[in-house]
Amino acid sequence: MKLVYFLIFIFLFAFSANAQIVINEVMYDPISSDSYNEWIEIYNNGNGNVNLSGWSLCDKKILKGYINTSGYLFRNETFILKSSSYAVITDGRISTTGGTDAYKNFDVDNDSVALHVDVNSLCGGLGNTQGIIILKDENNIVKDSVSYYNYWNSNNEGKSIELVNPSLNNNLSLSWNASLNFNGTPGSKNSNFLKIIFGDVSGNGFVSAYDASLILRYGAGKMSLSRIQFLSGDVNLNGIVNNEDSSLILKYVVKKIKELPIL
Ligand SMILES: [Ca+2]
Ligand SMILES: [Ca+2]
Ligand SMILES: [Ca+2]
Ligand SMILES: [Ca+2]
Repeated sequence: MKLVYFLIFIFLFAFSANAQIVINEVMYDPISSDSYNEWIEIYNNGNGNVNLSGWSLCDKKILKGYINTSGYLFRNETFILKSSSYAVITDGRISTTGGTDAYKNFDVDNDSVALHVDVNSLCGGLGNTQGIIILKDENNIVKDSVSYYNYWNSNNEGKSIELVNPSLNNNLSLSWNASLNFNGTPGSKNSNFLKIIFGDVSGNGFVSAYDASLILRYGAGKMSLSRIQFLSGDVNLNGIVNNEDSSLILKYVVKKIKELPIL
């Protein structure tokens, strides 16, 4: 009997180990020319390596390395994005125009994977008011997408928008912040990173029925939630904290579900 439980555990673990690539930071409005200095950081939030060969950004093919504005290709290294690793995607180049100055003007982490698109802009140029970013795999399946707005970083030219935790829903304003410093954190951990224990509304470091009861009190208008309490409590990542979340937390407490957050 114990062996059966063990096998079920391995089975569930294998499923939860699915790789997950997340749009994690966006420099849509750099201080210098937008044409050569926009970039998008992606992060592997899963447990396994992901091969990005054949993937596309806004339906433009993603290629290895980066091309500077003189047309030279650098860091033509790998498509493999390891677990808990970052890649930075920059403008590409068509014939004699385009390329990127991002590696000249930003402190791009050397440990990140360098990638570019096979056109001379990211998603047709990342809008400074709003924009849509779509990442697809080699089978044209959408793996992540973000529809961002400039109020997410208070319309702050030169500061990126950073996802505060890669497990959050990155289509919600509350999940993002302006980078603490100008030029953001391309290829490395976001400056606004928040550690989140999903379900732990009380903030005492573990998840219990008490956390579920706080959500019910919040729903009844008897208490308010801070930002971190709200993000921790929204365990189904739908941007609302309500009795669905409290019942999921209770299921997690009695081990009917294995992992939070859950979609
Ligand atoms: Ca722009
Ligand atoms: Ca970053
Ligand atoms: Ca708690
Ligand atoms: Ca929710």
